[in-house]
Amino acid sequence: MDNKQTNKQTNKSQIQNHKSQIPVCLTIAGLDPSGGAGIIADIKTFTAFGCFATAVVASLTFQNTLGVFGAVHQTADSIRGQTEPIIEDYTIAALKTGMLPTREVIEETARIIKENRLNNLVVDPVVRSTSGFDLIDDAALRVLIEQLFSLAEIVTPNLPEAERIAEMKIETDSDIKKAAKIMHSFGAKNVLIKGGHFFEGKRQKVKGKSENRIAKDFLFAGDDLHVFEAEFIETNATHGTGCTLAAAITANLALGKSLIEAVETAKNFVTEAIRTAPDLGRGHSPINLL
Ligand code: PXL
Repeated sequence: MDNKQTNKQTNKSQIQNHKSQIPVCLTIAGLDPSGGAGIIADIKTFTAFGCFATAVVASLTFQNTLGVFGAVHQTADSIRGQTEPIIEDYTIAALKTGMLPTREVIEETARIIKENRLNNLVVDPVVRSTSGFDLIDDAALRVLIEQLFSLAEIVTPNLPEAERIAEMKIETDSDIKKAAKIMHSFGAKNVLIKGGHFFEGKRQKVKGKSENRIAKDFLFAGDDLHVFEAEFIETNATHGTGCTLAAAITANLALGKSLIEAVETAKNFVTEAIRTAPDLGRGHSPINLL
């Protein structure tokens, strides 16, 4: 055997090893064709963590950094039609759901997850775009809570989403705890509430230097509370942060990390992505997922 052939064989077996080891992640979410949020953010995030990305479109939205101008939603048939060939062929290491706009889409997604016993599900209960466009109606949100929360490893609402789900105002640390309890009672095992403008135990916009401020996320893992703190970066570049955080948690669960490690790694990834955002468009710029 000459050297060339040996090298060739080594390379081939390395590639084969690599192939068998790459975890496959799936996202079932909305497509934001401007690339900031939804499926495109999820695919980039899965890829950034070395996972193989697969994606099912639940809604085709019309948007850019300035706003969401409309959407065409998928049907139960097209959700199943897209998903089945993927899960019959690949082993899905972890998956996330994002914008699931209608009762029909939510129910079919839940059925598929149950039938195929898909594990490591991250549910990002997407309610409204940063620009204020409703991405799900109230009736469908109640179905999402009923059908998907109990299947999830973790549910990742931001403050306005937590308020809509728990049907209460959140102003203080103790409100956050109360909202998490309500979400536990809806079947969510672990709940990550993304704090955003939440400082010194209160929801407030504190004026002054951004270095003095801390962005807090609250993870209620069963009965344990873990608070993740990061520098609060004053910026307009926030488009896709929620999708990216949930996708990064999904990727890290797929890689075999514990939930706490997965959340911590995901949070650091989002903070860096905001810090190095490319300043694209005339509205809320996408963040940097490279
Ligand atoms: O960030 C929420 C979100 C999720 N998914 C899609 C979106 C948005 C916000 O615009 O468009 C497809």
